[in-house]
Amino acid sequence: MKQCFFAVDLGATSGRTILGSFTSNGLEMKEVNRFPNHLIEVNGHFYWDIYELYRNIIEGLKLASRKENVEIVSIGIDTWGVDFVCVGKDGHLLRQPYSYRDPHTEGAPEAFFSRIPRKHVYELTGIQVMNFNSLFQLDAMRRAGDSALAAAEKILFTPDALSYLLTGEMVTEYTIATTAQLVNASTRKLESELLQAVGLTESHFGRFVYPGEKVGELSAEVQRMTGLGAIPVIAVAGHDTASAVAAVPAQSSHFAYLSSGTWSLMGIEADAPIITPETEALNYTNEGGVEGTIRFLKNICGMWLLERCRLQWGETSYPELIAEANACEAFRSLIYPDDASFANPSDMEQAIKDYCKSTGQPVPETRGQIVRCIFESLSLRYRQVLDDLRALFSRPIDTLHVIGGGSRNDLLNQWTANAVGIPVVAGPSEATAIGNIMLQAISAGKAQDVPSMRKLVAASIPLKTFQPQDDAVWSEAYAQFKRIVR
Ligand code: LFR
Repeated sequence: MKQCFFAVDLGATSGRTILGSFTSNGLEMKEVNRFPNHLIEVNGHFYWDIYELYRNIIEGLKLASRKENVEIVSIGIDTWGVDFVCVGKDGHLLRQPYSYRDPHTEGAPEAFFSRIPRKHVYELTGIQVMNFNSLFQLDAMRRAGDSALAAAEKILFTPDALSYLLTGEMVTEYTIATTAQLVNASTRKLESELLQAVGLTESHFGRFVYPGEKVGELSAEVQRMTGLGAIPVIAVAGHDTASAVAAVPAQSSHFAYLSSGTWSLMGIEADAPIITPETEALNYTNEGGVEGTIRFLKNICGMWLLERCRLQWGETSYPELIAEANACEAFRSLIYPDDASFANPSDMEQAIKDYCKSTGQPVPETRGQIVRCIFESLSLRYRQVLDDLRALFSRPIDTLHVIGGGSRNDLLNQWTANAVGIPVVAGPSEATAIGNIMLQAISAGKAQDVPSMRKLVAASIPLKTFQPQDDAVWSEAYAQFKRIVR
């Protein structure tokens, strides 16, 4: 029997389950099922369908249980961050969870800071201020008299909620709780002052666990549905970005990473939080990583820009769009990817055109021009963030590791290398699932620690290196980018 780890990896636009095992050739990964994830708009609000995600996980487990010669050692779940479900005193979920793209958090940080100063909140948590942080979602719900929150006995973040549906056990996993902005960066525990400010106490959360700890075992009901036994569910790094960063195939500590998916998360791995007036002013975050590390990073609006356009364009393949972009004029128009107008527009293509028009640039007309504008602008924004990282962190940075689905895009990898001026090492594209499996393997005693696993990933997954080119052209483009940023 082949011993396998079952990883559930859920992103904002799609989810997948994967079986991972260790062979003499290193890490072997096999996708079991893949499914879309949608924002569901009802009466002016945006929700996730947590039951549909659960159903797809059950489907994946059923398929895995029917595979010959496969023994599932454990299960781990990672998802996007900040969203949560409320659970009532009878253990039932209290309506579908809000999506972090819901407009109910507009202005929520400012409202919160009128009671507790921004500086104090940042000093406690080290977390970048973004409207959708769970702290502000909870406060917005509290102010609105939200019925689910009012009746909540427990609050469970998405990966913990899904583990609960599988096992009946409630935990609060550390990495997902840090990105919520509810954890004290020094004590690495829930911060009661912040909980109190949103009307909660620690008793509203499940048992606090760190990556690698066991949540529980598949419930009798799930065992019956899937044909599996009492398999343990492990709290991996429940935040997808934490799982992805664990799988960066770095060989030295002189690297930055770019976890490229719906978001582009760009940062470095630090041993301790970096909380200074400068990091606060530039709004950099200190999220909890595996084995005590800190993910010091910045959220950059990533493939969301293109994913949203693609929804409007119908069936288009990435290679087709990339080829169209490559054939267009360079640096015709640029956008600032993190402009608020791109957060959740009803028409992304129009939002990009409007941005170009209002900044006095040629308006992109063709699909290729739009895609080129997105890729060039992202590359230049990466340069800007890398410059910040260098200024905020003393360790040299000589390689940029691009991981996640976006690392399959050779054109963007090359432009990123050109913009940042250091080599880009691309891959693995399934970093998040790999990180998830790594933590399960460590928990099962089948792997030693993250550094040894990183070596194994580097040895078993093919990586591509992109050397910077056309320095003068990209320096000029960067100056152009800085002029248009409004
Ligand atoms: C990436 C990610 C980011 C988080 C964003 C919203 O999938 O988890 O780290 O800031 O989604 O939750």
